[in-house]
Amino acid sequence: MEALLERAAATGLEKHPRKQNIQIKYGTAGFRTIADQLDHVIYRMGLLAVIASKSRKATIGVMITASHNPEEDNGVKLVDCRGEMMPAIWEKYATQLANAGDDEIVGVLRNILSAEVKNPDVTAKVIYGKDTRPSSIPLAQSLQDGIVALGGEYHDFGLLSTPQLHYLVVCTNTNGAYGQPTEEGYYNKLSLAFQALSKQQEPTPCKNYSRKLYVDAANGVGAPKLRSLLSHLSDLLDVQVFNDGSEGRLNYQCGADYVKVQQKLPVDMKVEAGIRCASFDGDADRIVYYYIDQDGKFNLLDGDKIATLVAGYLQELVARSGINLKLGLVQTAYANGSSTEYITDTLKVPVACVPTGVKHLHHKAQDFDIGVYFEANGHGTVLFSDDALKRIADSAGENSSLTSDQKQGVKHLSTVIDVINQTVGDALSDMLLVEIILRTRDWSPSDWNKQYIDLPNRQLKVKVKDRNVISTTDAERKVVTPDGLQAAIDTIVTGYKKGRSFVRPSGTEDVVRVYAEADTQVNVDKLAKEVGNKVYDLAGGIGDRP
Ligand code: NG1
Ligand code: ZN
Repeated sequence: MEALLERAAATGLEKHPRKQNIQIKYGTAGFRTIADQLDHVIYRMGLLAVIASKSRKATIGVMITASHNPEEDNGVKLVDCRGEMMPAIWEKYATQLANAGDDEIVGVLRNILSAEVKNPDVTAKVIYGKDTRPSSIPLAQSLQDGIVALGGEYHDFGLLSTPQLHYLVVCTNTNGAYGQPTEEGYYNKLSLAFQALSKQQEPTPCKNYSRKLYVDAANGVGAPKLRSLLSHLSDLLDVQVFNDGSEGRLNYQCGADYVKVQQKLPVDMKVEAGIRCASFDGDADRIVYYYIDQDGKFNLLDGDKIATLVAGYLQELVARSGINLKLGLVQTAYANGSSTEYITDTLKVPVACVPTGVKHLHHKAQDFDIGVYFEANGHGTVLFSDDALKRIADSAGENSSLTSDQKQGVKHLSTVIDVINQTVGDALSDMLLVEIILRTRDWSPSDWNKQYIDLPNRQLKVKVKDRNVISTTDAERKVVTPDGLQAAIDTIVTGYKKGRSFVRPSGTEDVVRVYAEADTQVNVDKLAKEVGNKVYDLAGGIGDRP
């Protein structure tokens, strides 16, 4: 191993040196910054992935993407052997390794090895994929150089959506039990389940649901992947793809983040009233829906609306199947207050609130037999516990004691599981899930929208000298430092009907995020601005005021 460590350091120094003394931190979504600063970081993540694989004695995944960030950015994220984010200690290792001097690499690697790896002779296996950013091509080569330098084996899957990589990691490590570990296997699994559900639910001709769907692919990897998926769906969906990367820039005035935050249509999408539309983000792990109503008004159906749609549907299936399964929903502070009220009072499903970041949601969702989790921005999925899967499979097996309606419920429930990518939020899989539910319910987008009315809301970004001066508690709903900021926010909020606001440092951008909701759009815009200015004053604002 020592010789390999020396070789890793030598290759790093020669081909992927750390050119500038810039500190970088492995955050909620891995490393993410201007692509020009990432070459040595990604080389070193190749090294770390090899060590992680030796530690787990399993295949590790690496994804090169910066998701919804601008095209000039890029990023890298390690996927642990069960498809999840790496535990916090590995985030620390990643940060240490990325910031080490070229001559310090051997020492850092040696420490991680001695802390985490019992048998360094285990063969390391790493699989990886990348998004459509031009910078992803050389960065994938740097990653490969890192894996090879430490003697690891690799499989380059080329262009992938982030959730496809998570799927592939889980399939590889479960010897195919979760699905075939190929991109084709992914499409087959999802599309076969979708087709089976469509057949099982064969509704009387739909009056309100239409197969027609417009998808804005953010000029990202979602466009080719969606087209591949559609080729497996015969004509069950009639999808028109916009922002497919043939002309526009990645995430520029399009994509899920733009549509959610700006609350308007993406560019270059001509939409007639009532047509169901959806936007993916740059690596296709988020999806939001929307439509223009008869009055020409834009209506957003975000992650909260998707979560409530999915939870309501699964709850009905569980009740129908007669299996005693505990269903719960996990949100963050960004969830619209109306959605939380609707879930609690109307659906009567328990809700948990956790800090921002997929790993927190994913983790909490594991507390339930069926855990639905979604961020308001459209990232989410459904987790079925092993015990729930077993009980559903058992019920499907011994059908005799069930009524025919229960049998139907069990059949739908066991099929819907395969439409869902449980490994992580997935725009393609979530799209199929939403479509099947809307079709079953025979709902138009406005039927879906009117289940509850969102409170007007607004998000702002405030630039400050050091965003880490802001610390929070209570799932980020309250500020602890700087002194006086929470009291000031409380005072401001009391002046607004249905007012709510919180602030937190972003984990992916150098900004403080302000969220607000209130009874009207005019009021909420005012509230967000007032709170934003307080942050500017008390937390060291720089540049333009909000
Ligand atoms: P930050 O930048 O920490 O707010 C954003 C999203 C998260 C999550 C991560 C990872 C919002 C408000 N925040 O995090 O939900 O998706 O990016 O991509 O949408
Ligand atoms: Zn993403």
